[in-house]
Amino acid sequence: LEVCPGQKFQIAYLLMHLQDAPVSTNDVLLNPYLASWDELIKFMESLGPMVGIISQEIETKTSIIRKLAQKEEEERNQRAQDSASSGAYVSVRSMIVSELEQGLVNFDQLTESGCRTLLRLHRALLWLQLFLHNLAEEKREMMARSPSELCREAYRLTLAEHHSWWVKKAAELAFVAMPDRQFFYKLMCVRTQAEAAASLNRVVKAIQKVYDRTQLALAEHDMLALP
Ligand code: 1Q0
Repeated sequence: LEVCPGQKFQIAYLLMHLQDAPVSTNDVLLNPYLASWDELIKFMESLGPMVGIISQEIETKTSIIRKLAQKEEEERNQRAQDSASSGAYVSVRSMIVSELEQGLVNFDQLTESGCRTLLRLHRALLWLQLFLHNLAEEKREMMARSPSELCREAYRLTLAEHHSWWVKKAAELAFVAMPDRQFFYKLMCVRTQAEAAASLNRVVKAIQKVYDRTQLALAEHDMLALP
């Protein structure tokens, strides 16, 4: 994918970060994972203040994980003897193992662990994947639907089941702010649905790989319902 001149959000960068995330056979690197979200924040920011709460929410979630990683690194540097050991927040699996060892994950009540925070981003990623998948669809019935409708449908089928009544209401307001198809074409520097589909499908595939690996890691540790 090529970089589009004059735009903050770059789908090429989003794809690059997503493709950088998978590591070894079953793990996901946290830095590129979070960098993907940084890129999505840029997209949200180009939509104006209506969706400000959403970009703020993503920002909050990514900073929680980054701060935990920073704290852990400082502590590790102080213990000179294992300064050579690699960080706990390098990957999804290293974070899970380390936070369990440290007793940071609470299965009964809300604590701001990296694991429960990652789970929130992870659930949102499923929404994004479904939305982009449907946006890529070239069949006439799908193309007749606006991005705003596709966004709402995808939300109701995925993320909404994890959200409170108030958050659902806020989400409904955000869908109204979703721009039309032409906006998305411009954003990706394409002119036709076929070109858009080609770009979007690459992103969807990249998300799929990251999502599936994260899902498996969380499921293996019984972490799909962390409060
Ligand atoms: C126009 C955009 C539509 C977005 C649809 C999703 C709506 C979600 C609405 C949410 C409001 C957020 C308020 C707080 C929610 C939290 O309660 C919740 C749970 O956390 P906690 O700590 O209370 O247990 N937080 C979350 O679920 C986190 C994730 C929230 C939203 C994620 C939205 C992701 C947006 C991505 C960018 C869209 C990109 C399109 C890319 C186009 C590429 C060509």
